[in-house]
Amino acid sequence: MQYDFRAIEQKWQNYWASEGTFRAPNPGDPHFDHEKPKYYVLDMFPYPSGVGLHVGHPLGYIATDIIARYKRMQGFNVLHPMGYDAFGLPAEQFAVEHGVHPRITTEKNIANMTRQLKLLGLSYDWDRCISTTDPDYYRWTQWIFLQLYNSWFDPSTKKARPISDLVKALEGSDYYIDFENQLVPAGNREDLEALAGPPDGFRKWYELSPDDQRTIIDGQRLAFLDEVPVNWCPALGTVLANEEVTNDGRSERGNHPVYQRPLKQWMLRITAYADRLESELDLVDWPEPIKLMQRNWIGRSTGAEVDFEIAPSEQPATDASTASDADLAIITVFTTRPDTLFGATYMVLAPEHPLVEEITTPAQKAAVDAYRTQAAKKTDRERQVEATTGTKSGVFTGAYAINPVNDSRIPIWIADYVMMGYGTGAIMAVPAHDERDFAFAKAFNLPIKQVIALPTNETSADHPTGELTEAFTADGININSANASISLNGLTTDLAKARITQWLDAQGVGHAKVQYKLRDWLFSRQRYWGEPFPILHGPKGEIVPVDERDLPVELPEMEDFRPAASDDPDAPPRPPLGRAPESWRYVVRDGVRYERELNTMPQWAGSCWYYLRFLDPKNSSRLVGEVAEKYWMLPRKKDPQPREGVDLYVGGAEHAVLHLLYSRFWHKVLFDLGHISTPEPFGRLFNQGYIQAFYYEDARGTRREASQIEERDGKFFHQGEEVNRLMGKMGKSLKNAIAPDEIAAQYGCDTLRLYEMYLGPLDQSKVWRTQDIIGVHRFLQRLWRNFIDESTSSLRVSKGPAPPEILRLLHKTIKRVTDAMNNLAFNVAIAALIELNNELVGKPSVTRDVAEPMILLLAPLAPHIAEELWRRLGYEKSLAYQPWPAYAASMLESDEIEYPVQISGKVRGRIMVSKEATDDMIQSVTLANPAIKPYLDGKTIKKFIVVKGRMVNVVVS
Ligand code: ANZ
Repeated sequence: MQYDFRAIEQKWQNYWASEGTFRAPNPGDPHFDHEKPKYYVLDMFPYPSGVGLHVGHPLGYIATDIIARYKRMQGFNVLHPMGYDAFGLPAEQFAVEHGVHPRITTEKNIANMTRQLKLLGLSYDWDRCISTTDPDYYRWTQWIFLQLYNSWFDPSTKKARPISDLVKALEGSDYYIDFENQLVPAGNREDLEALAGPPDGFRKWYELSPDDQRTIIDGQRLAFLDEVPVNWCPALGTVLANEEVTNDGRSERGNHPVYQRPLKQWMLRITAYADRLESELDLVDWPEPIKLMQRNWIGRSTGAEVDFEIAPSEQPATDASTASDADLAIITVFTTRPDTLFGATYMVLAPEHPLVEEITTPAQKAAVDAYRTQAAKKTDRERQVEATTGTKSGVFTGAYAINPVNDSRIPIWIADYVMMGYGTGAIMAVPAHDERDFAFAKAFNLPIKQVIALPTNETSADHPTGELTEAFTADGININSANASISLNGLTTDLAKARITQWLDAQGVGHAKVQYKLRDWLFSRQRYWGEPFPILHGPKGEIVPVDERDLPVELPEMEDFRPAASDDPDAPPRPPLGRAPESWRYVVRDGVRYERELNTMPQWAGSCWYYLRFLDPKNSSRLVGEVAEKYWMLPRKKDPQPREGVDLYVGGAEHAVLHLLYSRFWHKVLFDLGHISTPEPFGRLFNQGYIQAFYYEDARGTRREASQIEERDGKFFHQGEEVNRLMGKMGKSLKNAIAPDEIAAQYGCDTLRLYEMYLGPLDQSKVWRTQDIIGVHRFLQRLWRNFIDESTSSLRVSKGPAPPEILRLLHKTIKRVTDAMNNLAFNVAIAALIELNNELVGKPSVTRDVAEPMILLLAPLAPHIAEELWRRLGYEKSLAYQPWPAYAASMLESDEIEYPVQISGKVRGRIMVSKEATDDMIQSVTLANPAIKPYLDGKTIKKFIVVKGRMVNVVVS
């Protein structure tokens, strides 16, 4: 009988399903084994799209499946779940376009994708499958939102705490409230009272009206309503995140215009966690590039805030009641280079800065207003792009400020290269040392004053202190930086920064400051297909959270769930839930009619915590039970490398910042509040590469379906028209997707699994070539023939023992495959098995002592054929929990030996040679080694010494 992969794969997939082979019991469940260590291996769960999977998607899923199977055989309790991230814009738009309810579309897509995943023989515990759209799931997403709403971030402990603690502290007068409604800790109370009572404008809690008290509490919550400038896309009828807007200010999806406008939205205070999100990256084993992306996204900058007084207007006051100096406004700037303060020759405010109106002189008013209107039309993203590409624009306000270090009057401008959302929305401009300020000063003829130079021993004709031709942005030594009470001259940049910050502090005009790029998370969407907020709005604008017992707030049934799209940028947002039946929209409590929040949560919400629900998916009283959470998330003390959280999380690098940052944030809040026991969710992260494939474009750049291309004489044609062949990431947009279904039907999924893994290292992108699949398919056919006599269908396995050279090769293979598994180097594991298999071809039979371990080594990679052969070897039970083969170190003896190569006393590389090699042979291998060659090129070899069995020593001159 030939290798009948269709029958074999069907048979084993049915067996695994009916036996529940991959069901992972929780502590307390029947069959749970306390003795075993745990291993939680997780895929980034997919969005169930209408077109289903292509062969690029399973790359990561096959890898995690191999690991899950390998770890089971190593004696771990393995948790390997799968689910669907099913809310979101695409599901809703697909539904809108096809006129079907999103729930129906989503269910259909999930069913199709589950079928595709099962086709690949992936060993998920399907009993734990969840979808973010299940009311039983989003009930807990809403519950987490309530936790956020009911908490505040205590800066003294750097932790989230129940808001009720804050109320108690306020009632106990532990805080003053300053004039900006900020809390001033009571620790400072004595200082304040030593100054004969708190400063004007500081209030005590009991002095506030209930409304003011509520405003203050609401202003501290981790979930809060705020009027913020948002990216409003009228055509889609929704607000978009910055990442969903292109560089030229249009929506990523659909390419519609996007406008910046203020809108009242739910926000999550992720900025409170900026510090911990950055520093606690040290707790996790993640690829360095991803950590770096998170650090850049959080964007910690250290510097100073400096206060500039606004200069009194130039005309002498004619009226005795003119404001005194003390009443003049102050502009606070954030700078990372306080050492350049003596070189600040003008200031710039963001056009939206609240002081602009106040300081603009009548003569400049018209120009300033016109500029502000213009700037309001641009999105932040457009402004940032312009700021770095050089088009500089701005307007003088007519007002001046006083530079606190030298009392010089410097003009105040507005310009859109300064963003309101960063720092204080105002800068001191130092054109000599900042590129953007330099370009601006040149464009508007503003003074440029150099205050940093190269150290004198490096000064040269290249860096004269005469006129600068470009900004000198490097660190150096201060010049021209002294007043009567401080001199920075001669100090290096780091010292000068420290010294001036101290001075500013002492003068009461500045202080050290840490600033983050990270913004609070805009959490409202004007969509239907998302989690409703568990929030009610009262008739007086009061906000009342839905009682936990009343969760979930289910999405109402609606016929028309389309967003209210419009061409008019000023049209008010009308979320689809505004059209929900009144019975849903209004809730009466104690005779008061409340309206439900009509926005929904963004797609990121559901994916923030799904890995926790997998631990205990059916729990109806908690988001995750305590015992299950501790068992799967905490390492055991005796683990060799204890690491908290998911043991291995595999997914695409495109989720580096959003999903991975948002879920770390939620996790930390839940951790602070005592609901879970680890500070980080994902102990180890791995990013798989992409599958690439050829795609085709005609002369007009229109992409053509890759499956319809004909090749003739090295040229490519689509319906007769010649097209160009290019290479890119497989997917719908390049029209080069290949469905796994076709491949599995033609060659079997064991072949598909092997092919995807054999393409190259997991973290790299690689090119798909369907015609190459036959290679790994032949390997499985040959393997089958080594074990099964195709003419008689009988086993070709004999008792043994195997000849010593085969046994040696087997043990070498066990070591290679084991090492490769530990390093996720599955291509190496497959190569080792191919080698062993080739050795067996043509032998009269395979001995059992080789056959059994070989099948077990193959099992994680090609599980169906391995199960079939295992059964034919006489075993009743699945091999899924068979112990992983061990190798004997004594069997690894090889006839090769490794020599370290020293060149003039330093080890520069290593060579492998046969134990019998002569000195001449060793010399020629050494000279040809690519790692060593560069050290010898152009050198004369004076001595070449071989210390037999130990090392090679080369002396060169
Ligand atoms: C004076 C100065 C002199 C600056 C100098 C730089 C070099 P990062 O590292 O990104 O934090 N800045 C501050 N707030 C801004 C805003 N809202 N919009 C645009 N630019 C802003 O950069 C901080 C620096 O960016 C600050 O330091 C400020 O310019 C500018 F030789 O202040 B600097």
